[in-house]
Amino acid sequence: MSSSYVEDPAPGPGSLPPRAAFSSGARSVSLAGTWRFLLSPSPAAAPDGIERDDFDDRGWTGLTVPGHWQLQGHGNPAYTNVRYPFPVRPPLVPSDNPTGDHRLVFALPDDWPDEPAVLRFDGVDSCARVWLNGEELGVTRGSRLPTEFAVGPLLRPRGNVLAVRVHQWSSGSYLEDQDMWWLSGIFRAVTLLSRPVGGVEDYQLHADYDHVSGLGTLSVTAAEGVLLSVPELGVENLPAGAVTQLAVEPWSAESPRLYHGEVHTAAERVPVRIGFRTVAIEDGVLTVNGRRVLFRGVNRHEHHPRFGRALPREFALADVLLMKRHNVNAVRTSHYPPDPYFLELCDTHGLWVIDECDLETHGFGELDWAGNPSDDPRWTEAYLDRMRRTVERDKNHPSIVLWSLGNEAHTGRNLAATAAWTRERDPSRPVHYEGDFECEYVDVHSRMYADHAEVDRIGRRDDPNERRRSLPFLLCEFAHAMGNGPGGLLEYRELFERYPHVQGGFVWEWLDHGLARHDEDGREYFAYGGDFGELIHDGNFVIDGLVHPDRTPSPALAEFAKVFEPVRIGAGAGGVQIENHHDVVGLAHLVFRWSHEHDGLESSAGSLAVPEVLPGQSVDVPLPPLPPLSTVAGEGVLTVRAELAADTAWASAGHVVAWGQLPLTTATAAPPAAGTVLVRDSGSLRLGPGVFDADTGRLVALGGHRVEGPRLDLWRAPTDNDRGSDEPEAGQWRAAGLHRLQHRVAEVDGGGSALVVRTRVAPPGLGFGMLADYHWTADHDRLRLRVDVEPEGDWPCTLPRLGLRMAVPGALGSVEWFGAGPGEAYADSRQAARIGRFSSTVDALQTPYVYPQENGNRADARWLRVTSASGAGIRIEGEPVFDFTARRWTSEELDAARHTVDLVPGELVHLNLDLAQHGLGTASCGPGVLPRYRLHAQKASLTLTFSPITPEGAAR
Ligand code: IPT
Repeated sequence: MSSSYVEDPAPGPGSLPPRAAFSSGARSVSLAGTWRFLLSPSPAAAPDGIERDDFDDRGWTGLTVPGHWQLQGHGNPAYTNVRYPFPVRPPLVPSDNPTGDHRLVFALPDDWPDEPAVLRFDGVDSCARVWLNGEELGVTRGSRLPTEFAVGPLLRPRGNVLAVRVHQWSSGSYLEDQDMWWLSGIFRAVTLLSRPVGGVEDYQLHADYDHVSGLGTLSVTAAEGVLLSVPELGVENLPAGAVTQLAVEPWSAESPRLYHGEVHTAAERVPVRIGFRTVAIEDGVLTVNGRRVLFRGVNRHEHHPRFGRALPREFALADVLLMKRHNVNAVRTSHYPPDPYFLELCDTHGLWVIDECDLETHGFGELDWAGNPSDDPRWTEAYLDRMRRTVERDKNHPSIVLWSLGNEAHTGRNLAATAAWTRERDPSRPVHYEGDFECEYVDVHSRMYADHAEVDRIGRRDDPNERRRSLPFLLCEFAHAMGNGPGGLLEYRELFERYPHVQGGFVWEWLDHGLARHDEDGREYFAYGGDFGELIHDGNFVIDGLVHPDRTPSPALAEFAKVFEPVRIGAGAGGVQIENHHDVVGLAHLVFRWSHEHDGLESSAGSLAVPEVLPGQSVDVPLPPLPPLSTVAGEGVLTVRAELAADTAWASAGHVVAWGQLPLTTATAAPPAAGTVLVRDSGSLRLGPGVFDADTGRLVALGGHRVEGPRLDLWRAPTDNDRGSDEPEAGQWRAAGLHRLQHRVAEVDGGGSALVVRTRVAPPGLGFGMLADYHWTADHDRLRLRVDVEPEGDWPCTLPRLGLRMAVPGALGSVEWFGAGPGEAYADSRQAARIGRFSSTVDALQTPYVYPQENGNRADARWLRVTSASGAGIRIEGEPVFDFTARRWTSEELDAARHTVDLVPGELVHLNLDLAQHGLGTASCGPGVLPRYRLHAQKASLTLTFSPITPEGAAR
């Protein structure tokens, strides 16, 4: 049988015109379940006659539909970012084209009506030929788009044979070069829908809102005879085409008011949910209901570590709840329309959505865009077809405020034609497409990964292009969340707040696309590109989300939540300043609670009366009653939290939406340890509770604990951003030998009450270095160390870190600190850390980045205790503060690891006690570390006091 349809660039033949996705009272049957399945290496090798009733599929295996065959033991997933994994000769694809034959025999329910019916596929990757009961229905293309076939007359009460031949590669693959796993199959729902004669074929709701009059304008476009009823609004049987005006509450992401109604005929009733809102561009600013909106957004792919893009509904809900709980207010559905259920959730819970068409031809960039389908008339119909299916399917969602033509497909006449069609079909939503750099056919100016300086320029409207200058601006992608990072979010927010037409952005991206696997010992880890033997792949570039593959939030999500909190709490004139950064709502839904802490322990708490504050406004409220500050010892902090006053659909009452801290009193520094005299005995030196090696001057024991004493350390296991493509800082660090520094002891001077160790720390083969002098003094139970460092020679690069590394026995597995926490914090990503007292374990301090790298830094510790189960251990105090990491492997082991399971706990706990670390930046894709967060070789000193903790003295 010919398979020429596979390479035809035209839309798949045989399907019905696209229409709105809805479910109604009409009967339907889900065809999800176990189907029969056979994978053949090519169309030519696939068996003939699979459509026939009598075809014998007993030799086939079972396959769960919806699902990808590569994730069910047939073939392998493969990951490429930009490059096509096949020769680029559009529309031709490899003849070795894995072909999955699917068969299902099904019966109709007994009460199945004798009416027309359609068979609906919500997503088949990438191309399928479909037969029912021996009759060919047609061909699907457009993997993330719906296809419907008319099947009424073909149906039998039982013994219906549905045969679907799915090809991994097709002409459509050229238009589906998104940065994600290549995964094939029938991965979204397959449904048989009865379509009653005289029913609702399709409808388009129009629900505008006039923010001046407070009136909504409601109508429905549909076939004659279709009516709309919204009992809550007193709307009954409004005929299609008729318009009514009513006083309504508007819909917004912050207040997602939906009115329930029905679109109906005598034969069918379709439940609908209506949200009134009007999107407009006024004076170059994008508004909804007359208000400027700020997108605090994320790019969301659909992914699950076991199911790939066959995402079960509970994970779509999990995504939305997590987003809402972390102050995400917008989603770009990168880079295809999501499963329709996700959009229902956005309507319900309130998220602004950019709905993006299933289109990307990025791989042509490797060929300087030669042959790019975007400008080739052979592909015009395919482009239009994809956009039609997007807009028609999703047009009734109030959450969608922009249509996006696709991603990274360069520019060309087909995109311009698609934009024109879209604008005409739905004038109520502006058109977005980043790749139209000149903004010739889009309504908003969009960029990806523009650095802060460029966003600032755009903010100042410093742009020679007049058209671009006049448009609202957004970052459809920014703050690449790969591995540890992004750094620099706060500075983006500042720009978003400075310029009205700079309307926020969408972090790249929501979720790491790791795939779950197990090592020989049965330990789970997440795989990335290259782990499945792909010849062409892009490694861990697919692991770049705010949440890990299992949807546990990464520290970056906490940072996002803090940076983009809709309420800002800080010090104000004589009290607490509360700023309302919501776009739409006041603060009535929040309660404010304060807590007064001394050295991290709460001493009093209460709630703060805050009057209503309109969006964009702020108020100063007096401090709560606190004890006279002179009477309290230690460091005093006032923490104020804004919490949900009542349960919402997405979080319970008490959920913290925003918080702020006001420092009240500072602690007086502890007196330095000094006074004891150095004692020499065979080969070692004793000073207070410390024992030192006499030759090297290195601390070897503290109290009863054997230690590998602190030494200068400049290295960190490079992050993905350190390894980034534009500014490969890690490459410079390695070239400078910072990962293999040698410590030369020049002098161990143990005269009197101090031990002074002079060293020079430098890389092999190179001339520059760092002088590091260690000054040790002690009293009976505390050892104080001051390290002075001074660079020598010409340092060619920044430093990953500047601090000390030591090791303590592995039994010291518990940690407690007073400082910033509870999560990790780095110089340019530390808004989420508050000052407090925190306890954890060494194991729990690790952030399990899928690709191991520097992680887990805790900032601004005033003191740190590492203790064993018995309570014995070591206390370290800063003067005034230090950063630390604690882990059961070295930085070198962390650097060498490629997956989490490569990290094997050793005998020791390795502590880094730092003065500073280099920032994180986003150089894995985008700008590097901002100048103020870069760490340079410099003269510096760090002072720490070490003391043993005995279980009895554990209270200290
Ligand atoms: C940009 C892509 O749009 C996105 O899909 C993803 O690949 C991201 O990069 C990096 O993770 S395109 C890039 C050339 C900036």
